[in-house]
Amino acid sequence: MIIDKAEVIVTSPDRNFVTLRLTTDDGVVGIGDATLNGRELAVVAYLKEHVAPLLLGADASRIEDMWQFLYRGAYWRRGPVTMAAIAAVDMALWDIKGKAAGMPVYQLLGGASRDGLMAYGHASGKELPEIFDSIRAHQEKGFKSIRVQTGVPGLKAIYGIASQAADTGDASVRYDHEPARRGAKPTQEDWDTRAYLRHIPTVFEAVRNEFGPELPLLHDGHHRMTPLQAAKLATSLEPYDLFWLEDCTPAENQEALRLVRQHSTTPLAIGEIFNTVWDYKQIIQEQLIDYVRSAVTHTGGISHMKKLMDFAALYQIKSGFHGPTDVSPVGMAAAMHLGLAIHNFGIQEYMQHGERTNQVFRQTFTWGDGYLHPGDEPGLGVTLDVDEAGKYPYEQAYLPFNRLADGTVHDW
Ligand code: CS2
Ligand code: MG
Repeated sequence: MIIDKAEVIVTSPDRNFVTLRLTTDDGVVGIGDATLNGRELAVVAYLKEHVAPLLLGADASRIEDMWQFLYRGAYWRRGPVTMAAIAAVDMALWDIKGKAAGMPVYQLLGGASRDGLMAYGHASGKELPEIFDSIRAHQEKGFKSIRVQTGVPGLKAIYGIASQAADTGDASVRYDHEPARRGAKPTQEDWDTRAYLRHIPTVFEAVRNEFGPELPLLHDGHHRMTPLQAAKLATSLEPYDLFWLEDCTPAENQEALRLVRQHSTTPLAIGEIFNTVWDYKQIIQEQLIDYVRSAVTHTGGISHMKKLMDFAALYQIKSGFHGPTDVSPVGMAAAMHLGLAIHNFGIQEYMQHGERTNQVFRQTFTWGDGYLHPGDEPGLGVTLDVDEAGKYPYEQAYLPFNRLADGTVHDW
């Protein structure tokens, strides 16, 4: 099982995706997701210039050794570009190993620990009627857990609001929760934390009054609050019994979560912008979070995420893997295989890709009655249709950024 071909395939059906495709000397193909939203071409260069040439002639069966070689051999540690590149290699090698063994990857990770993966979808709206409609639309799609994002009075454009109705089933209508806007420059959105803090509790009170106390509800703070503001929000949401409050404050300063934890019992999820276990070490050891948010794609792949989740398990912390449209179907499949196997699974984000994307990436996972399952195809269960991918060339796209009323740049 010697790697004799390494291709980096960039395609942009509904949005940009970067895929590493490895082929062995006996014709086995493995693929890995290397998509880093808004910085895709940086990972393409890292893979093409510094990784792919080192893979040729390597033994595809030596996954852990390859991971350590790419991580330690680079000398420079960590970071989203490096860890996305390593993740893609790792996923592709697990895909190859599964195909060679004739087993789905979750079986290689210890087998299933559950029958399916509880998933949550993205409901949103500028105001309550639209939010209620969006929640109902997601319930009709089978979701039993739902994230709620809302507009804020006085703000024109804000993270998390679908810029058009949820998926209409018409492939020509782009399922537009995708935050990255195609164009040569990022778009500017506005922000006002005090207005947001005043408004969010009123939204969840209305949602609970409309949908009852049982429906698991999630909310994403998207890194925009100070620790004290996050503590205020988490406390104000306690009556509405959220499944989690996500990214309530930027957590590079891991001890910032101590302040939030001291004030509130609202469960906390952190980590979609992290990329190694080291980013989590303090917040896990001090039990400052309840859910690990990383995507397999951004955190060194299946091998590293398994180690991270085994460490988190010591502190009764569960998974809540990142699953937006900018994690490709390959990254989603990897998350599902890992989530099925680990004991400390919590919930899986499932934002649902567009029709064009599903034509490029042929998938065998199943979705029904609120649960996902990766399927039992050998490997990851995803095939990249290279010809279909070739129909959609890369288009520059950036995530938005925020400015406050006085013009100060703020976390988006
Ligand atoms: C969001 C993401 O899904 C989420 O929780 O935080 O949609 C995030 O905005 C995008 O992945 C950024 O590329
Ligand atoms: Mg998020």
